[in-house]
Amino acid sequence: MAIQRTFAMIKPDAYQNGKVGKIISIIEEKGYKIIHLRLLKFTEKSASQFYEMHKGQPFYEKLIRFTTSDKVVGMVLEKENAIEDFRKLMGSTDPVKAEPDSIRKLYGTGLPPNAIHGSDSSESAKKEITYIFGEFASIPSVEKSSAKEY
Ligand code: 3AN
Repeated sequence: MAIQRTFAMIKPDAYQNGKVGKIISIIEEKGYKIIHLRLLKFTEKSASQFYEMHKGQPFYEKLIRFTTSDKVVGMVLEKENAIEDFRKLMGSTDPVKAEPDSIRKLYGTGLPPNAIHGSDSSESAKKEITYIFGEFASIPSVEKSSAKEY
């Protein structure tokens, strides 16, 4: 299986509830390498750009209000099969239905406040990483790799 990068985001509910450290511990224990990390606050404009695919959904307005309600922690994570594995680690969208020991089961408090976001495909990962970090979407080749790129 190939090494991949995914975009992960600790959402405002988990930030407010003081679960950032606990969630990052799980992520590291599961073997993900944190390539980049940033604390940021979405504006209405940036949240609606980030979630543009959900425009028109009945929960869209609530999702934007929630996403802009406090800070989030954005991360670029790297691991073998990172995108699919991270979706499993997050658990189902609804924390009530999420699998035991998944991040959403442990720390999600409802919908939309389900603690964590993770890219659902390599296209989304590339788009989301580029949107939040401007770069870091692709894995540098061995020759090109340098401290500067991180
Ligand atoms: P996931 O994050 O599991 O890929 P999506 O992409 O369907 O789920 O939804 C994006 C976000 O929108 C979810 N993480 C959640 O915060 C919110 N959301 C999804 N479904 C609902 C719903 N039925 N009611 C309220 N919020 C929702």
